[in-house]
Amino acid sequence: MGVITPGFTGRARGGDPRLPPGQYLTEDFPVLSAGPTPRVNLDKWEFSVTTEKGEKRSWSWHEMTALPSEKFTVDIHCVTQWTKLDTRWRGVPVATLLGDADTEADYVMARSYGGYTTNMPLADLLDGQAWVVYEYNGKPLSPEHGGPARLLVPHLYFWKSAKWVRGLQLTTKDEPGFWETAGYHDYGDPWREQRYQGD
Ligand SMILES: Nc1nc2c(c(=O)[nH]1)N[C@H]1C(S)=C(S)[C@@H](COP(=O)(O)O)O[C@H]1N2
Ligand SMILES: [Mo]
Repeated sequence: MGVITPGFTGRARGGDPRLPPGQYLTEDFPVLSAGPTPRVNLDKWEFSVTTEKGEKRSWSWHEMTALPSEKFTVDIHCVTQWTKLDTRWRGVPVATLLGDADTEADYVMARSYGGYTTNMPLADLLDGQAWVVYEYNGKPLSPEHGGPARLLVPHLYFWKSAKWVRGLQLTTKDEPGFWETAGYHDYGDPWREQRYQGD
């Protein structure tokens, strides 16, 4: 029986419940890059985690792709208002990479080949919420979408998913990255529509 609870309006009434406020659905996969696409030779590629004390752990391409990986399907939400449902990826959970790091840090700055940066709380990268991905739709991640590997943090706006990621720097103090410095929200929760500072 379709009983309507008085006062319940729901979110996006009549729309897709998987669509956050102010977003529209797209079938394509737009490319958004603030600069040129860096080309990184896999022989030279390296990913590192650096703690606030400067201790560094790094992985070569061979080592990264030899780690246990997960295949998963998630929705992604760009601050320019497109949402793409059911995107399929494969990658290494960030928790695996942080595993034995000796840290008291609460924040992370993701750093990319090409110089892009983006910040987030460390807790948002744990518990199955974030991956370093290297396959999209069953194929190697293309350079324009961040290949060889990108960070994927699908519960935050897509600018937090650093393409061409080369490392995570753990910090005790929250510092703004590229878009956050330019006025975008420090945290960027699409469900709370945290697009810009002050939202
Ligand atoms: N290194 C890097 N990562 C980046 C960006 C960028 O310009 N450089 N743009 C961000 C933004 S604003 C978005 S919406 C997504 C776009 O990813 P896509 O091009 O695969 O759609 O990447 C994010 N990660
Ligand atoms: Mo974006």
